[in-house]
Amino acid sequence: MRLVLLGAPGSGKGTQAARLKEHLQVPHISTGELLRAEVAAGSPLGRQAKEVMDRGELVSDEILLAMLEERFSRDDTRKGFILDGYPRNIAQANALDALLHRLGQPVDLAVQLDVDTELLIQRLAGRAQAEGRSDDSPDAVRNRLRVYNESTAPVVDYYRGQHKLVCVFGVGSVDEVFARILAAVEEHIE
Ligand code: B4P
Repeated sequence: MRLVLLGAPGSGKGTQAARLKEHLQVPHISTGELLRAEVAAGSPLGRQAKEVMDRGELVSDEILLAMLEERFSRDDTRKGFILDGYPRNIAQANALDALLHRLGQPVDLAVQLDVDTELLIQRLAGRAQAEGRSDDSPDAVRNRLRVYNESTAPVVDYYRGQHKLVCVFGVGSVDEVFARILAAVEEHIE
């Protein structure tokens, strides 16, 4: 199963991807996590990315694609994957299609988690308190939501156009949302 998880910041992509990874026994590839690992390692790329992430902007498409190509060069993605946080704009969606086409592993399904803006802001404020992630500050969150609406929302239509989109209501407990995702995925496979 090759899944892409779409949704605004705070919609639960990372949370649900961790669950799906256990259930489907395929790797979870989070571009946010890959970037945060570079930041934590203090690499030149990480230093460059941190500034952009803290402002709530998107890191450059070139950096992201290089990172993704490196990740997909590993054997474990052959049995499938859950991609979380990528693509975030149409250029990234095209780049992903080209990469996966070369690998002979096209996306099976894109799952969009639908959560209203007020709740997104509440969740991210909660995480800011609990984890202190520097891009969860109110200014960065405002910017991330703007970037999502301007650049990432069109990616939903991109997958709809390919007849690969399912929309899942992302409000409720983590277990409830997970059950909805599984039902949607199973319905699509049949
Ligand atoms: P990400 O790490 O992808 O951050 P995110 O959009 O906030 O999603 P995340 O997975 O962390 O949050 P989730 O919804 O699970 O990206 C961070 C930054 O990296 C971006 O802003 C950008 O700068 C850069 N970046 C990443 N990918 C990029 C790309 N492709 N191109 C360019 N730049 C890129 O969870 C949020 C909170 O909600 C959590 O606290 C969670 O506990 C809570 N929650 C989840 N589900 C819940 C539920 N059902 N009920 C209550 N709370 C819930």
